[in-house]
Amino acid sequence: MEVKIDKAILALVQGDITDEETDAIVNAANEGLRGGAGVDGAIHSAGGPAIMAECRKIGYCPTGQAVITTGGNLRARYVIHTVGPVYRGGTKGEEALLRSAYKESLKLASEKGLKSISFPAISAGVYGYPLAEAARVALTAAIDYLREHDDITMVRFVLYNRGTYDAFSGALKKLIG
Ligand code: AR6
Repeated sequence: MEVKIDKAILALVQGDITDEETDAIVNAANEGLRGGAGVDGAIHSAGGPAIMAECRKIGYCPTGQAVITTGGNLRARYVIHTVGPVYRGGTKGEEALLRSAYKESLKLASEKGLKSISFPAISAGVYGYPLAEAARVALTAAIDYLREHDDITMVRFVLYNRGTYDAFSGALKKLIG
């Protein structure tokens, strides 16, 4: 599914984010940038050790913030590592932190002069964020950013399985009416 937000394209696809050819892909990392399971593990194993070498130098990324490294052996030139919140019932500022993770990633891409970026469903795996809510927050953050900035021309959400794709497409249909 694909929609236009001003001059930019917002696309939802089902697939593996390590295959993406956008300027950057986003990793759902942890604060210690130590690597892990899920999309984090997939990105480090496909991208090779150069990514972890830069993560070690950076050392830390607070929840809701983002840092950037090489894309190593990936097709994407850069990996933007962001840290979504662990979901603890929804009353611990999770929504603002998740929104911030997307916004800070987009800001970093803009600062680097990048035009295209791919996101996974941040916090929607190990970190336990309810899928429909995670989708609404993610899409709202991207749409708001694209309406306020005109440098990024393509935002892709690369959803790993059918259930995640359906949650995002359901949320997008509601948001754009
Ligand atoms: N491409 C796209 N999406 C993927 C891929 C892939 N190759 N693999 C998994 N997903 P998660 P989180 C989806 O758990 O919830 C790690 O250990 C997955 O189906 O990767 O933010 C980190 O080190 C889900 O929809 O990230 C952190 O400690 C989404 O990616 C912690 O997990 C996010 O799931 C972060 O947890």
